[in-house]
Amino acid sequence: MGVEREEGILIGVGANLPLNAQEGPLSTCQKALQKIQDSGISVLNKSSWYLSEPVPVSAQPWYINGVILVSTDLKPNELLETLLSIENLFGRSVRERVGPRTLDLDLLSYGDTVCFQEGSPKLSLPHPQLTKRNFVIVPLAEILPYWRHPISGVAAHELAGNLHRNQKIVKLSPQALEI
Ligand code: PH2
Ligand code: MG
Ligand code: MG
Repeated sequence: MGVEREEGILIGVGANLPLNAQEGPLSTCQKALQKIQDSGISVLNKSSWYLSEPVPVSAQPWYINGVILVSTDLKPNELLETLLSIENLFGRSVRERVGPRTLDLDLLSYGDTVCFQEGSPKLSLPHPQLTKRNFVIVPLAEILPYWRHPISGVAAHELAGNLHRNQKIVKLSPQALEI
C-alpha cells in the first residue's frame, strides 16, 4: 500500500483591517481569491474562512485567515511577485512585520521545494512559520490532511492534532460567510 501524500502549491490568505468603510477583511480575502484566479493562477481548493487571534497576541483586530491550493506554471519567485502585486492592489503597505494589514498573501509551500533566499523579496520555502501558526495549520489540514512538510515529513493532520496553546481560531459559519 502506498503512503498517502498530498503535494501542491499552498498560499496563506490573511487580513485584519477593513479596506474601506464598506468592505471588511472577509470581503478583501474573497476578492483576493478572485484576483489570484484573474492572474491565471488556478485555485484548485480553498479552506473555510477562519477568525484567528493575532499571533503573537497583540492589540490588533482578530484576523480572517484561510489557505488555498493552487496550480500555476509560475516559478516560486514569479508567484511571489504576483502575490505581492495583488497585496498592493488591496492597499498593502510595508509596516511592522507582524502588524495589522488589509491583505497578506503568503507563499507557504511550493511542492517539495526547499529554499532560503535572502534579499528582496525574501523567500523561504516552506514558509518558516508554517508549523508555528494554528491559523495556517487548521485550514491546511482541512483541505489537505495528508500534505507532508517537505523537510520534517510531518503530515498536516498530525500538526492539527497538536495545536499551539493560546492561538485561538474559530471557523466562520456558512451563515457568517454570507454577510
Ligand atoms: N499574520 C501575521 C502576524 N500575525 N496572526 C493571525 N492570527 N493571522 C495572521 O494572518 C497573522 C497573524 C503576519 O503576517
Ligand atoms: Mg503573513
Ligand atoms: Mg506576508
